[in-house]
Amino acid sequence: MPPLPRSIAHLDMDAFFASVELLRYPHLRGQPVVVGGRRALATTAGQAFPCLHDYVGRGVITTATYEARALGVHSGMGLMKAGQLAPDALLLPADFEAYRHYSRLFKATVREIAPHLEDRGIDEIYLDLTALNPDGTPDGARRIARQLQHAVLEATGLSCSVGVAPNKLLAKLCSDLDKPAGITVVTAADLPARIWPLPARRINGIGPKAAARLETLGIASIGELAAADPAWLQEHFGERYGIWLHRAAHGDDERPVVTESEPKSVSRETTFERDLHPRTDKADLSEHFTRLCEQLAADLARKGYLGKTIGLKLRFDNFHTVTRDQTLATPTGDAATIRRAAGECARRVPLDRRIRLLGVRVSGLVRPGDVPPHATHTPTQAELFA
Ligand code: TTP
Ligand code: MG
Ligand code: MG
Repeated sequence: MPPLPRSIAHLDMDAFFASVELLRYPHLRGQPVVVGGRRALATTAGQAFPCLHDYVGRGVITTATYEARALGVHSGMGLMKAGQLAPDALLLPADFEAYRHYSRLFKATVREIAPHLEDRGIDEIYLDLTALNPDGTPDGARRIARQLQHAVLEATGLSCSVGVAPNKLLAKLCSDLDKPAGITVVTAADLPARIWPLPARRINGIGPKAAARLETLGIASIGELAAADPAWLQEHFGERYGIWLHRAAHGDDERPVVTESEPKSVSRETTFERDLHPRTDKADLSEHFTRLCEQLAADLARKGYLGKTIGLKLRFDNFHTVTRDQTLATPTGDAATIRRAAGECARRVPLDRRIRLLGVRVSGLVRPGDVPPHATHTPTQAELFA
């Protein structure tokens, strides 16, 4: 029997920074409000908040309320340009401390209900709801999504939107389809009717450049991308990104939801029964070394990781400990490759004493297929606001 489809959710807060500001200034609800610029502006006489038309400078909008978006302003737009579209919109300075506070609060609230949580930045998370929705029904998914929205609203006063789908790629796309305060659930069967009509740029990993390129090639919708010949896509976008585009359009994404308790590294070490001398016990040492690397490779495979940095640890008979590491060009899970890299590390250590302990570590862990190859890297909000 094929495995049951997963139930993966993406939860994203609605107009996050602006919504946090409205908690402070509830009387501004319903008005066009934008957040941007750190400096306090001079306010027009009698007004508590400056309007966009008063703004002079090079600041940009971090976000806007939905009322302001209706006037055509959006994240990333220059404040002066926004001032032409929405001159009466109120401009509030950003308060990152407050946003971080509410970010922690909503995540802690969600975690109580759905502990299998991946933090994706200041206002969004992925959740693996499979265990909470064992039958995988859309109704079950919708019920949990409503429960999450309700709990977040109770705890923070803020609204969020949730997408639930068989994987992260589709869940992320769905959380954005019915904002604000929306719930969108799709199954694989919904793909042609609900996903394929959408513009290709809705896929997270198809940035403005790739979208423009697709457009010049006559591909506007996700459906058109799905219908394109994968070999032809590879010709135009390179081997790896081409195939990634093809798979993405078919709603194909195996990436797991990675919780925070994920390891930073995987390692194995062994203390010898008797201290081994690098010269006289060379064969013995080499055998231990190889076995350790094989065990480590098996650990990595079991946990589903590859790693880029290979580290070696040696403790001598006088308990002096040294470590060396080497970073490879590409992540590996291969025992022989790990052994070779760790062996090269050993060559950088003066080996003139007996060895008591030998350890090998792999860090810089990635999940195979975790990032769309060659896709332009869009910084996550976590990176922007770290
Ligand atoms: P988003 O989730 O992209 O946007 P949002 O929460 O404001 O609105 P939506 O309802 O569409 O989700 O980003 C979260 C926060 O990150 C946003 O409130 C402000 C900040 N941000 C920036 O500072 N600059 C940007 O360009 C973007 C996109 C977001
Ligand atoms: Mg958001
Ligand atoms: Mg977001």
